[in-house]
Amino acid sequence: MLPARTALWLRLTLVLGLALVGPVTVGWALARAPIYVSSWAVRVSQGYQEAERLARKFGFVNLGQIFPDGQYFHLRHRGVVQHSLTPHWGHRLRLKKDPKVQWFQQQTLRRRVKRSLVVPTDPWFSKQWYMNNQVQPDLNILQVWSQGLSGQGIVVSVLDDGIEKDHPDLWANYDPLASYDFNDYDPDPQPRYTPSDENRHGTRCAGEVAAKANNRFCGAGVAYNARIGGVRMLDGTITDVIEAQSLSLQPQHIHIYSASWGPEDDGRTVEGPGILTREAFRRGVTKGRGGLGTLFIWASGNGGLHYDNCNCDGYTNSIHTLSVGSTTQQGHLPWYSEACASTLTTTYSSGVATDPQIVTTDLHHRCTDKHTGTSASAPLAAGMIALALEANPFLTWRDMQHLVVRASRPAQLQAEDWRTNGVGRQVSHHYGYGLLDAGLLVDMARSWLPTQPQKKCVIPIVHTPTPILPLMHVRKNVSACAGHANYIRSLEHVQVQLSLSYSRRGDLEISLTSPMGTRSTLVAIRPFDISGQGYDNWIFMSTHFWDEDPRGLWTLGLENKGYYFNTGTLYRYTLLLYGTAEDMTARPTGSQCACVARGGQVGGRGW
Ligand SMILES: *[C@@H]1O[C@H](CO)[C@@H](O)[C@H](O)[C@H]1NC(C)=O
Ligand SMILES: [Ca+2]
Ligand SMILES: [Ca+2]
Ligand SMILES: [Ca+2]
Ligand SMILES: [Ca+2]
Repeated sequence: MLPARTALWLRLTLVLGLALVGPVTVGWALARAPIYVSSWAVRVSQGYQEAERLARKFGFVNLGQIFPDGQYFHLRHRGVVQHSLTPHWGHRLRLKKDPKVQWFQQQTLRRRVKRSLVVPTDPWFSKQWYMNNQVQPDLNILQVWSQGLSGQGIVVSVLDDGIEKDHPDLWANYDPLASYDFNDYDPDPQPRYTPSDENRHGTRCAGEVAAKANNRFCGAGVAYNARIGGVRMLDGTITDVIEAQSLSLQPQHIHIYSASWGPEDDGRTVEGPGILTREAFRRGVTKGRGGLGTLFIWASGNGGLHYDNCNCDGYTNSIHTLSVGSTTQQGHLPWYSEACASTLTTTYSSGVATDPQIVTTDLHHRCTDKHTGTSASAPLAAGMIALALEANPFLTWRDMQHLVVRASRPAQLQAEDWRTNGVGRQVSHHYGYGLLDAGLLVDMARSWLPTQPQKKCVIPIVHTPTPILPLMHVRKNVSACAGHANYIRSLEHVQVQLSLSYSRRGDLEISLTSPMGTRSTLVAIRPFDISGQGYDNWIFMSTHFWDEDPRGLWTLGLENKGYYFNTGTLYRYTLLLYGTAEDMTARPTGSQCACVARGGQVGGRGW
């Protein structure tokens, strides 16, 4: 089954790849808001005497001439704030009025990057194709390292089957405070060793985030100076208590949790976190990291072979988790990849046997170049997010999602469903907003204006039983809570909560179309899901409407895509909108989206 399906994917992606060449070669606005500093360049006609007079008159310090010809002078003002988003209007006016001043310019910060890239010397770095500039575009991490960022001061914990804490590439960054063993209830998350090395997964994920660089061993982690912990929780009985405890370990100490697990990827399970785990997420985002919110980075799922849909997984589909999908080195869809509307972004991982895989630490103090699957993608994203957090530690959990939306791009990723949403961003159910770019993420993180508090607008739409027709649309004109404190102008997440019965659940395709015309598939057909249980208050989530204006007509689509005689009843349909009253598309250049619709300069790397 695997080879047949793989071949199909390859054929599909090859055809689609050609079709996508056009829209992929778009320009990206890389402009950022200027930051004014307290110094001016001034050109005066009569040289030094005149510059001195100006300095005395307006309270500047004359730092001397800029060129030896004595026309341009460098003046600094002590009374002006060091960094400001606006020019100093008073000085501007005074200099403008002075007849002896021929020209002047308040100086702005110019961030310059040393052209010489910081390239780790680790022996296996040459095999780390997803970040060593071999592939274009890669995750653009070298550029961030060259700015001096490496995850210093950031704490990441990998929730998995343990971590080999004495591994030569991990011990220096290992953080016991970010670690615990909930399988044996002790502080030591060392993996349990078995002949088949089944508990190597956590150690591999940890190395992707924070393997030490420049130590003549293995490769380098994305955030190679971050502190790394491991929670051993997958090697034993898993309960709601154990999940909740793992996700709320040291929430004031750990900044980022990386998790690559969830309900079975068998294509017929519909399951989410229990009461305690939902509470752990809620506490994490409201109280964790001093109230800025814990960052939960989540793998989208490995159920591609079973046509699974990650919107049937309540962990990855939670608004509180930042879900990460995978693409291969060639930008193809990996065979294990699951599509769904809640995926936000994508990083590289493995593909077919001939595709290169991920290089990382392995059990028994070894190194591997064989790490695979969606669970290899989430830790790469966690590492990139650690770099962004080092650049700006004040980002909230929602700021980070906004930034990831803006720092992801379709690049060369191939899928049949790329669409442009209502604010001009391309989005796909396979990849979310596309391949995450660490350079962009960090650049935008530095100048990000904080997002206003989250608003939630709940709109009950169906509450009396209605028969489900073979093709049915439920339309509702929505004001998005206009006139109330929870009015939403710019969307973030959108949820649809449904209770319905259906003779064969997997045959029912459900979609949601926004007033701006963006159609998002909430669940596609799942041929293996023959359940007659329907959906019991299940919450579907889509990130595809991000920044859209939610006012107007929303359309829920229900379509029987399978067995002709399927029947069902829709009992309840509630639309839940999240976002803010701010018009996010009106933000000044540099902090707004780098949308296709807004054009701008083509980036220097020529994607
Ligand atoms: C939705 O309702 C508003 C206010 O009543 C109205 O102005 C608008 O035209 C309606 N839109 C649609 C698509 O019916
Ligand atoms: Ca232990
Ligand atoms: Ca190393
Ligand atoms: Ca799944
Ligand atoms: Ca999520």
